[in-house]
Amino acid sequence: MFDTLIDTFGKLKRKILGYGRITDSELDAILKDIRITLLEADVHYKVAREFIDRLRVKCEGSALHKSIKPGDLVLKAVYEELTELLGGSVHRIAFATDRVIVISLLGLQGVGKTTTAVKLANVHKDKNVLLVPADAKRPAAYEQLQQLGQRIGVEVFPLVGNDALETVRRARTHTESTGKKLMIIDTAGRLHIDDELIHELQSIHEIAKPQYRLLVADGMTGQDAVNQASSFKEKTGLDGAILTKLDGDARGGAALSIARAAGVPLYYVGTGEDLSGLDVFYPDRIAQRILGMGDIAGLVDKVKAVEQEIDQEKLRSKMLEGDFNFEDFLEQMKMVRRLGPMKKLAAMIPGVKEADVDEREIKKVEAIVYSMTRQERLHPGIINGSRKRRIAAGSGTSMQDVNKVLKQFTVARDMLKKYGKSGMGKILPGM
Ligand SMILES: Nc1nc2c(ncn2[C@@H]2O[C@H](COP(=O)(O)OP(=O)(O)OP(=O)(O)O)[C@@H](O)[C@H]2O)c(=O)[nH]1
Ligand SMILES: [Mg+2]
Repeated sequence: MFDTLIDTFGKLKRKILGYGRITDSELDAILKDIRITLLEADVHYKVAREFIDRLRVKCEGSALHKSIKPGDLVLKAVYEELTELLGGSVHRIAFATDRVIVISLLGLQGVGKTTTAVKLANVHKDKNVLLVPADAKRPAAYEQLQQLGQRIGVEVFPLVGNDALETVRRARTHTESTGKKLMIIDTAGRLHIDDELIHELQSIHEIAKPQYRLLVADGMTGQDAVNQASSFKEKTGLDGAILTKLDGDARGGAALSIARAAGVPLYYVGTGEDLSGLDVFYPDRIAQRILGMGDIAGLVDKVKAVEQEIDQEKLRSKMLEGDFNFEDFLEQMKMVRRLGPMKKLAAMIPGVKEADVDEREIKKVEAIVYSMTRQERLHPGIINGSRKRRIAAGSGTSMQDVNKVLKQFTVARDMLKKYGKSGMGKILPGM
């Protein structure tokens, strides 16, 4: 899947990482290469242009830092934008234990609706699923579904008197009465989106009330698939899409454009004629695959670490200015908590024993700070008697506890300021 994209982006990536520094002209060249790559992959030109515009803003706005290479930053930006382009976060069917979820698969002729219906049923067999034939047009359609259903051991509702609507109506009642939790409707395809097809789909949806109207489109057809998504969305309503045949030599344009160009998120992709060839579409994983998995994961971690370092530096200078407040304190606590349990951390400081650290005491301080309003955290000076009473009640502590925290905070802040001014701030490790 996406072999061509992986290949071209691979070359591009090596070029980007090779730059020692990236000035405006290098960035222009990189963005131009990316644009060409996207267009060659049959991405809609408007989508490609928007992608480049967003990427440019992101690259120009990213904070440069001595310990990170500019190429790394650009590549990380490409990864994030690519993930967004592919739909951002993953879209999955939300099942329920107390009601039937209905999925209606629609799309043009031969795109893979029937195959996909069976693949979906196979993945979600545990939902006690029913497959429903709503294709009364093509004589062999019902038999096809029946045979495939039999292969995976899933019940296929019988076609009622060559009447798709009646079949769907009865199937709906059948799912309710047999405690099934998933019903998948396989609708008929047409060569074109015509009024008759739209009307039929609308009627089916009125009867079955599907929570998921999913377009099935052939991924090999590139922009045609995107256009189909736009048309169906307008005429029948759509909740998502499934692109099939991405195992072939599809250039990837449809997968890259459909979410943004048609506003239709991708739920699954079909990756083979075999009934196991269906993958949940994970935008971030696909972006990682396109850009080279190993590189991206490491890179994202590295940049995050540097960003934290920048935050720390800001915090340090605030402290030394005597400008430290309880909001900063919470921020600092969060950062420290990410590193591990407080006891273990404190024990790393020479002279402090693990047993000396009272985790409950720290929790108490946090509870007090969380009970303050944002204004109070930013300007501790405003905390008067009645505010203290409220904070104590809110955090389940006493006035005495609140006073103690405020006092300790003021002493610490003033000390930091004093020593900071005389240059001793530098000896405080990690603060
Ligand atoms: N390679 C590949 N072939 C697929 C995939 N999905 C479906 N096909 C093939 O595409 C052809 C058409 O699939 P169907 O499931 O019958 O398509 P349909 O949309 O139900 O067709 P109509 O009901 O006639 O509109 C079959 O030969 C499938 O095996 C896929 O993900 N990859
Ligand atoms: Mg079919």
